[in-house]
Amino acid sequence: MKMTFRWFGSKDDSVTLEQIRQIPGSPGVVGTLPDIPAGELWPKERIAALKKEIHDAGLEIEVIESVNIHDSIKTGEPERDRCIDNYIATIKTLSEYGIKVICYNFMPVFDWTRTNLYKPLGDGSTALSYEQDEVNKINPENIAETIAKGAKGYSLPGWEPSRMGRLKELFAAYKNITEEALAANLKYFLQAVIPVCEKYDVKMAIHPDDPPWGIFGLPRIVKNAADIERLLALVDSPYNGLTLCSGCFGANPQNDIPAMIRRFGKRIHFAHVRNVKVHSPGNFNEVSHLSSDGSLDLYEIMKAYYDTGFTGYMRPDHGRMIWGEEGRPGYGLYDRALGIAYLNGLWEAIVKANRR
Ligand code: CS2
Ligand code: MN
Repeated sequence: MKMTFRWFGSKDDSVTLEQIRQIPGSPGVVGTLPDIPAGELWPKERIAALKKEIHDAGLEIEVIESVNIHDSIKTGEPERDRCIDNYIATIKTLSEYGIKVICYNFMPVFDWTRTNLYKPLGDGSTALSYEQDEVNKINPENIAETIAKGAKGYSLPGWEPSRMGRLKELFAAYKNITEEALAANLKYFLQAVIPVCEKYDVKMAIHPDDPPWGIFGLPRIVKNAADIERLLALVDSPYNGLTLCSGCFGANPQNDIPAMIRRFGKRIHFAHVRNVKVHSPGNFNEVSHLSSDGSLDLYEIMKAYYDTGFTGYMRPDHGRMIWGEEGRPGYGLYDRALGIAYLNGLWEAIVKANRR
């Protein structure tokens, strides 16, 4: 297991590389180029500069999260071939700079969605939360206007800015896209990129849909074990793999995370480990990583990774805002650093207990 920490780059992150360097174990960095719109080529100089900056700080980068997928690839429009060519060229360049895993998602229009970014948890901390009733009240096509009016809560750090001004157009494009059609379009994409990944030794790791159920009437195809089974079969290569996000799948209590890790172990290249507190179907909030704070058993999750011989990359995922920190919701320093220390502690104990 190789521990990592997500970083959005010096312009877009409140956390510095110097701070990451001081987290126990000096985790690897999971990087990105957040300003490059989906579908465009990642310039070599930008990748080189990102790697150099991270190296100069005494850290490694072997994982990218994310190289985003253009909507034409998801809807199967003709523009997809140009976008796929750019994706392939980007994979090749990333491999030249030592990147081993690319995390991506295949969610139509919206990346992860929450209804409150600052839910008070009662101890002075805040965390991201989701209430289905609140989502049901939103007219998604008006989200851009809601954001423009300054309404708090619906502009999410995960949402790609380049898509927010085009919501009406995007909803129209997805109107006739069923889950089957979306899966067929994912297959078309994977059939084009996976042979390149095999040649250049870069693994693709799809992130689940967050939350793991359909929202705003849009199709979603990475919600549970049955979906994973289908997507791994689309192209049956170890390079077509998963980011297993425990807190994301865990928002649906029917997803048994340790069982999913044991079942799909060999195809998991990137582990996002975090906890979540599920209150009732469709309603949850994020919590600290500690098992007793949420609905998931993090010991059982780490044990499942150990038992399957997991050698991939792992990171803590969204953290709470604690100790007065201000920053990107879900991506502050303190709670994620506590998360790493906890996950490393569980891992050390499991490794040593199994040596005896
Ligand atoms: C989220 C996502 O759970 C998570 O890690 O923060 O934004 C995730 O990074 C993307 O969906 C991956 O493409
Ligand atoms: Mn995640």
